[in-house]
Amino acid sequence: MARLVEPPVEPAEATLHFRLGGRRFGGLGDDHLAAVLTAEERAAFERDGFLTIPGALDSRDVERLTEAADRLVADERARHGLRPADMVSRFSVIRFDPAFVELVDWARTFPKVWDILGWNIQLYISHLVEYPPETWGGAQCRRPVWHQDSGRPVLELERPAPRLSVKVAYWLTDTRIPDAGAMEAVPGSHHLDAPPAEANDPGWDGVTRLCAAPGDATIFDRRLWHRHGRNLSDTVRKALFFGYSFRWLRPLDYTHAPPRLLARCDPVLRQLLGDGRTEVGWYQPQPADVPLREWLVEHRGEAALWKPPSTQPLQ
Ligand SMILES: O=C(O)CCC(=O)C(=O)O
Repeated sequence: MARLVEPPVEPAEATLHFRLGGRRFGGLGDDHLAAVLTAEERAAFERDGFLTIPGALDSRDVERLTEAADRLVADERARHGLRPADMVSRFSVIRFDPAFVELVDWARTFPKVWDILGWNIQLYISHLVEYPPETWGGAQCRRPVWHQDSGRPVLELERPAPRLSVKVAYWLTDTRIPDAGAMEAVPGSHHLDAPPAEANDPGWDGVTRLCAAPGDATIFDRRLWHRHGRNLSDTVRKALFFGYSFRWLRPLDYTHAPPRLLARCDPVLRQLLGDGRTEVGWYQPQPADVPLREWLVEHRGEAALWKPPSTQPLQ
């Protein structure tokens, strides 16, 4: 007999690829409060468009995340017929391993994100990039190209372009080794509409290589002109990029976070994974939509909340 009501179908993009077991995720605490953005960090971020956080991950974190990354990369290689020499770029990694979910509200980085973008935010991308040595002769997903982040907004926004989002890069391998794939950036270029003409000149000193130890993190403004560096070393470069944006933007790597995952997350993490409680709440957040705001008021006080650029009343 035909079913009168079809069972709800989980959208493909909401599939969870790991067992939840008894796990629960999320929870802000004192470690977060200890890592809020300092005045010096804010000044550096505003000036350069990026900020490096040494030791954002300790060696056990790096080990756990590297194992998770290696498992996911092996699956991706098998699924897409990629050779070890080929670059792997995988979005939406939070659906593939609990270790990645734990990074979303990471104590040593996330407080800096809320101090840069405020409380009306979400994760919009969780991205793994494995970049083997070019000498292995693999197909690179893309040649190093100077770019700003986010796709169409880069083209469609009127100028001057607003910040909209930031990314936190977690470096899992050592990019202090020369030419080991350290990301390159033009400090201060987040106010430019095009990369400086000299940026492709190898002799120009306006490019910074974000040389990082395993476990370091870099927060960068989406408008920063950046590109992945060449990897001419004999080591595979591994990095994770977690992007946060205002909640009124659509996420880039999911339409719905897996409902089974959301059910195991605390309210703030649910907010960060794109959940909302009211229909109007992406544009006009109600208290239930943005538990991060309530947590910050409770633990830091109303006066410490991020100040939006405008103070005009909302209608
Ligand atoms: O892989 C890199 O170093 C750069 C990544 C990047 O360009 C990005 O996440 O937008």
